Amino acid sequence: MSATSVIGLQWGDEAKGKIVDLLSEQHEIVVRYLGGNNAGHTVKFDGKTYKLSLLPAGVLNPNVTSVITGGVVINPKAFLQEMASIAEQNGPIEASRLLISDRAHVIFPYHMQEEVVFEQSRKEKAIGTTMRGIGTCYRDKAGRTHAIRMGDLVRPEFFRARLEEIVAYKNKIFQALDPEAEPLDVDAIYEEYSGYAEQLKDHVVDTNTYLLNAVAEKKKLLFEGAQGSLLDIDHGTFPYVTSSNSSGCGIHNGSGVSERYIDKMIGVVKAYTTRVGGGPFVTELHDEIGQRIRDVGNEYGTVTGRPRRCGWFDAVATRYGANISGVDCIAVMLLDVLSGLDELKICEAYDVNGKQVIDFPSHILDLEQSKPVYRTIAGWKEDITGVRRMEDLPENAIAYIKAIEEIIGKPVEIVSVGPDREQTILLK
Ligand code: 2SA
Ligand code: MG
Repeated sequence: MSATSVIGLQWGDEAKGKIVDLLSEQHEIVVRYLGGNNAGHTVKFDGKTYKLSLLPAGVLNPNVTSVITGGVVINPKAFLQEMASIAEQNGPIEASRLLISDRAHVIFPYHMQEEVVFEQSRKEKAIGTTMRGIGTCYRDKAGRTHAIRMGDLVRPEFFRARLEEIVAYKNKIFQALDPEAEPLDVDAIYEEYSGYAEQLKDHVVDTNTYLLNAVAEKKKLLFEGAQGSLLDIDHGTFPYVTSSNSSGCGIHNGSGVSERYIDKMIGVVKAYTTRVGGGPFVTELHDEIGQRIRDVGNEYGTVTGRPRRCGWFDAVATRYGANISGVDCIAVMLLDVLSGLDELKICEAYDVNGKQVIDFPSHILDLEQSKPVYRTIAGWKEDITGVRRMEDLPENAIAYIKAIEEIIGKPVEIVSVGPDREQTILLK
């Protein structure tokens, strides 16, 4: 096998980082192709916990080259801080082992400021973003005229001219919104960002060419998804989505490498469902079971610390995520979190105004009207965190996995029963 991808099939936080970390041993290049420091991956091994946001999980493996492609948006300050903290835990990361695309767009302080204005204006309908300037940076990218890429940042004169033009425009907007607003200081921003450019310039390359050459040379590539398929800007629960293609659809546009070169696409799912931020969530639990899942699963945002909304496994949404992303198989994560519950429910259809549907509705109003239709499966009491083979799982846990497999229509090849690398059941 040469190229593999790992994609979240729900609303993010499916524990993709653990699968990427496990697979990185068998790969030479790990590629992050979308999103920014809104993502949060927690990886645990040898008793250490690593918190990653913008850096690919492959960075923890010294034999791997990590690539951040043009589909990613980069906050250089956050990036440098993250690099420093990982270097402190795991040793320095040489420039040749961490490549950043010159096409990646740069997040500036005004992106965060604009996001506050947009989010506050939506009041109770706020998207519930991570406030990292992700959506506003992608908005400037799509708008073209007010965007700066990493390749611009490392060309001082070009960067200065672009920044002057953009800051003059942004100041007009901020002043119109609030005449008292302190104008942005172009010199200060230039100074600060030139410093970041100096520290990052050795990492900045044309990653499209690098990756396409790597494909031609049959190097082993691993594509690491961020967020999840249902947060995809085009195919997710719009407008409660992130601003990039976070389903499998994002691999090609985010990295320049076509999916036709990927031999295996692995869809990662949690054994239940979570979402953080606003938007419809058909199987959400507002009762003590939801709270129990949150406590046992430690369901709090890695980036923002926000409590995640928790609910039963939504197979309607996840099946759609699996199909949109075109995955070959499934990894079921955090199965151990469900141990001890008397019974478990899997949502296998929605009731939309009296009509049962199994296809995920495309409009937010239909999703808001949808009621879950559940299949009930008996729970198990045993602690499964020490189990390493499928046949050693309690009968009901096997039945639960089989039900997921049947409804989604893809084989389950990995089951995770704890955060550590070791706590993994491989079925193939
Ligand atoms: P944004 O900031 O513009 O991308 O937010 C838009 C929506 O996308 C959701 N989103 C996420 N959902 C789950 N996990 C994410 N990463 C962090 C984590 C989140 C955190 O790993 O826990 O710490 O809060 C992530 N990033 C973006 C977001 O909640 C909005 O619904
Ligand atoms: Mg996360």
